[in-house]
Amino acid sequence: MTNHIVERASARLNESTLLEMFWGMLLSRRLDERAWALHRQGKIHFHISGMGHEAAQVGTAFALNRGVDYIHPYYRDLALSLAVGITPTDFMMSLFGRKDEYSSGGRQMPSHFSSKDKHIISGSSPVATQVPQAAGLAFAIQYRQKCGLVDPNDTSQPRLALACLGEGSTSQGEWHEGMNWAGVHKLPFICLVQNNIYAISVPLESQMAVANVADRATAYGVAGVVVDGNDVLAVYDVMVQAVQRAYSGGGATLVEAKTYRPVPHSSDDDDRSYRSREEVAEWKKKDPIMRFQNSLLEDGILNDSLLHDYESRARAEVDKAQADAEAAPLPDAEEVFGSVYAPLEEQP
Ligand SMILES: Cc1ncc(C[n+]2csc(CCOP(=O)(O)OP(=O)(O)O)c2C)c(N)n1
Ligand SMILES: [Mg+2]
Repeated sequence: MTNHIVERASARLNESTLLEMFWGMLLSRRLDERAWALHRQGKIHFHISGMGHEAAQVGTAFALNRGVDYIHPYYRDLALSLAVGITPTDFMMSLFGRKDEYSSGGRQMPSHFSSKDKHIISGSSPVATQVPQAAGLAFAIQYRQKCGLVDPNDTSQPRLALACLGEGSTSQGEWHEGMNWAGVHKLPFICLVQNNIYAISVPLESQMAVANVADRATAYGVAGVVVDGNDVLAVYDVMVQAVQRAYSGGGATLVEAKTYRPVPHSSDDDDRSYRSREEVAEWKKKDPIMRFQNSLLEDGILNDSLLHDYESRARAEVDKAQADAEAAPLPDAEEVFGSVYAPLEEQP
């Protein structure tokens, strides 16, 4: 019998990339914490958090051709969006609903990340609607390549579409339709399900009768993978394979990253009504940032002084983003009648 030793793609990441990944996770967490504080201070009206999901998102982002491949995030994707180029100030401008807010001039809800330049597609609030849209984008990518309009190896062109959502949202019809379409057409598509075992107050076992979302992949004829979503490098490894599959014409992948949200669903939720404090405390021991931090410290890639620098830098960036957003003007009252996605004259 031959033993095939498959090298992990993450083993080839150099120290500066590993630190960049860590920085992305840390900055996202510190911004997120500030958003909660701003809400509790009555300065912003709503926050929905990506805490606990940072490894799943950063591991994914670093496997993509960032800013070129299309991504269709969901509301928890702060770390993913930052890794693709949304700035802390962009995010703060959304929280404060400012006139020059990057995604919609302050009309869209916060955490509806979008950027035409960075190929982040604007989502609507009904969950899972992004899945058939992203599969449609993947179809367009494939079609343009088949017609010879673009070279499939041209790295300046989008070569795949990624859609993200939570496990509860896979109960929606749109998810099944998008996955089926991706399977039938062998699309360059990746679906990342961030499974945090709750859909607001509804636990996983009330949503599905199988152990893993990824078990359904076979039914659509796509590859399915379950990964520890609190391990950034494990996520990166499975995403590198999914990306290669998409780029090489091998079809779609359903990646299920098992994780947890250690905070309430949103600023308007009280999670004490549906889960115990002991359960939350247990999961916090698996915090993806602590985990990565400890492993980088152990490997001598990170040290206490560098960590201190990162913390100071994160604090300074968050402070500046908040100050810039607070100083920025609000939209004029009549702008409430404007469009969310594009000015009327730009719409087809
Ligand atoms: C079609 C639709 N139904 C209900 C809602 C209200 N809602 C918003 S988020 C959410 C929970 C989604 O849970 P999950 O997919 O597991 O994602 P998570 O928030 O846990 O990351 C619900 C029910 C919605 N936005 N859209
Ligand atoms: Mg969930």
